[in-house]
Amino acid sequence: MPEITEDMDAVVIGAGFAGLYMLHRLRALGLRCRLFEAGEGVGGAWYWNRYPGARCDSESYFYCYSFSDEILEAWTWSEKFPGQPEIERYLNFVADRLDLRGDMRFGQRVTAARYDEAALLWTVETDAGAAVRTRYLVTAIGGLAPTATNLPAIPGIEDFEGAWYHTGHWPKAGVDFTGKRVGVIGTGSTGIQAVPVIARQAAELTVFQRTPAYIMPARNAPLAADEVAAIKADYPAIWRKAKLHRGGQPYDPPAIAFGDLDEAEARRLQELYWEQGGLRVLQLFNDVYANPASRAFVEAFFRAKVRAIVADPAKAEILEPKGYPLGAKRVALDTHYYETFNLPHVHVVDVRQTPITAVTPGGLRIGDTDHPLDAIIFATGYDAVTGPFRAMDIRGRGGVRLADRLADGPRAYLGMSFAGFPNLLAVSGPCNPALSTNVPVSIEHDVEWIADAIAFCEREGIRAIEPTEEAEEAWVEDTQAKVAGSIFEQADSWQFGSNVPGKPRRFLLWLGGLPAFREKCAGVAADDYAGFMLTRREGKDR
Ligand code: N01
Repeated sequence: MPEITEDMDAVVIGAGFAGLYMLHRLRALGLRCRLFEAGEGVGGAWYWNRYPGARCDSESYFYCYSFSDEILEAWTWSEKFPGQPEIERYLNFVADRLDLRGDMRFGQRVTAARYDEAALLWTVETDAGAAVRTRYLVTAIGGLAPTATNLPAIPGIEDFEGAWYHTGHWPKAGVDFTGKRVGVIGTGSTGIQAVPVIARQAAELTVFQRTPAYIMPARNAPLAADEVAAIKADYPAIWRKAKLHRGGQPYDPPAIAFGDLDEAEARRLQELYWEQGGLRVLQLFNDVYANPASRAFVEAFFRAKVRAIVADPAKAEILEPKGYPLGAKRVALDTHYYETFNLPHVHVVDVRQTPITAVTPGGLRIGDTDHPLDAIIFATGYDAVTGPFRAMDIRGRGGVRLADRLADGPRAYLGMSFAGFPNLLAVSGPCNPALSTNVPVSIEHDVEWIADAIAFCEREGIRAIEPTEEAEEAWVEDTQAKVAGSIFEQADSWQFGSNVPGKPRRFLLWLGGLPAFREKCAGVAADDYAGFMLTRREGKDR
């Protein structure tokens, strides 16, 4: 056992949206807290994802905390869709406002945590030699984390003579691609944001695309002073609406179905929404995912847009979304992605028919063709949700490893707690809705629920709270039941874990929607934490 360096009441892992607010709430309970963060600053996903073009595709006015009127009033977003630097500045601003830094330790990655059943305490270890004893351990590590990037096992990478990068831990100093021949692998939300920006520098840019995404224009713009004032005045109503929306967004659900409009009117509205930008074009019909005719109409619109924008028919043919239904993978927002392929130095290569065979010292080999490159960018996503947990050596009762528990697929009760791991609580853990929603709204829910659970334990003299195997299993089954028959089943995606070779195809997110999740979690708390075993001083009370 390592020598204990500190005794705490609560340890939080991660300094992103989740970790900052969790630390704030735990301190408000009077607990002695320590937060560890691997990065050198706050930001979490928004610290690591500083690749060119990194931007949020939720609107800034609701991609933020709602819990503090003071912060809502004091902070002003400059753009409709905030870029990574602005979100990182915002989180730094929040950390300062809440005076959190004194309890935070940066540049320390949590590598292991062991539960001592006799003492009912965790020992949390970092790669900098800290070993902190604590009653509560709260993970705020996110589901798409730098510890669990998806780097395809393409042979030859170690012999590549150029430079290579994964978008999920981009160099802080930035990368200058001027005069370089650059290859981008991956055309999910990330690759789509990065390509137009890198194309402005690179001498040649080749995009290696396996699956063409459905993409709609963000039409990002600065926020005018009067828009900001109107938003700030309307915040109480905005948050009320967001909390009632299944995706945590302050939008009204679409009211009309496909057959309610004649075709000419439907087309007119689609054109209007496309020009307005953002998600609206997906929200014309309320039956777009459930009604094949509705979906086919919208899919055809997306394809026609690609053909209208991309001048070269051969490139357009590759870029047109096809092979899976709209909505089965995340739809992306872009800024001039398709237009970028009209530049003579930007190319697209279909690697579905002929996959990437090797990285050579001088570039990438696709079938028999060599593509010379000075830099390769992997925009290939993540071993999502379970990956970040499996990257740490967390051992619960009986020395059971959480990594082993999660090897066959996602497991957690309410997406926030694990059978066999007392007092280990997870903000946005496996089987949680967060990554299918506007994430900060989900995070606030989880943080508040966890803080309340810990307050309950403190108040009632409960030393350990842990879900039963039965409660966890029922939640796991419900998670899989919720996705059954949905559009998600019709494609491979990170949400299913099927983007990572060898990972079990099990849905990672709870799809019941935020209002139902809120209700479920509130019901459990009101029922004295039904589904949890509560341990008082000696032995189990139930
Ligand atoms: O990752 P992805 P991402 N050979 O897994 C391809 C969030 N996000 O980083 O589809 C060739 O979606 C892969 O191809 P395929 C958001 O939740 C949020 O883009 O598997 N290609 C795919 O094209 C998002 O969903 C924001 O066939 C390979 C790409 O790499 C999540 O992050 C902004 C390959 C990976 O796409 C992940 O997005 C950006 C191989 N061997 C991201 N392996 C916000 O706005 C993989 N690919 C908040």
